[in-house]
Amino acid sequence: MHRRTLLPLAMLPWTALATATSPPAPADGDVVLTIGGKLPGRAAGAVWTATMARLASMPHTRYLARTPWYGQARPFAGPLLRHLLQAAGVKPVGDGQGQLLRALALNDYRVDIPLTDALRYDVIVARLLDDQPISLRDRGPLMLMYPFDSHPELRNAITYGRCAWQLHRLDML
Ligand SMILES: Nc1nc2c(c(=O)[nH]1)N[C@H]1C(S)=C(S)[C@@H](COP(=O)(O)O)O[C@H]1N2
Ligand SMILES: [Mo]
Repeated sequence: MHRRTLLPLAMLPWTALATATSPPAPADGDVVLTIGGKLPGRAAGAVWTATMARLASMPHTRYLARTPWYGQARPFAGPLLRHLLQAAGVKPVGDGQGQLLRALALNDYRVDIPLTDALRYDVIVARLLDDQPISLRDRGPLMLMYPFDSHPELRNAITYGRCAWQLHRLDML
C-alpha cells in the first residue's frame, strides 16, 4: 500500500522535512539562515538569524557562474557573504587570515571556509538561480556561490567543495 508519512508534518520545522519526498519551500516567517559561533562582543551561543524575506530585502549581487554540477553557466543572485557576516557581528581580526567559517547544510554536509574568501571575493549566499527561488530538490533554498567565471583561480575542487548547497548555518570558529 502506498502510504504517506504518518508524522504530523505541519508541526515540524521545515528543516526536518529536507529529505522528505515532497519537501515544501520554507514559509516567509521561517528562519532559513543562522550565523553563530564566535561573535565578538556577543554572549556565547548568541546567533543572528534571517528569514527568506529578510534575505530578500537585502542588496543582491548577481553573476553568471559555471559549476561542474550544473554544467553550463547560470545566473546566481543573493546577498554578499561578507555583508551577512557583518550584519551578524563577525569582525575580521586584521585581514582575517587564519579565521575560519564553518558552513553547515541541511543534509549534514559541512565545510570550513577561510574568512578571507568572503573578504577577497564576491562570495554570495545565493537564493536565486535563473532569477528564481531555488527549490530544496535543486539544492536550495540557499547555496554558497563563488564568482568562478570572473576568477579562474577559484576553479578547483577545494573551492567547488566550499559551495555548500542547502546551506542553513554559518559558524565562526
Ligand atoms: N550540502 C552539500 N553541499 C555540497 C556538497 C554536499 O555533499 N552537500 N558537496 C560539495 C562538493 S565536494 C562539490 S564539488 C559540490 C558539488 O557536489 P555534487 O557534485 O555532489 O553536487 O557541492 C559541494 N557542496
Ligand atoms: Mo567536490
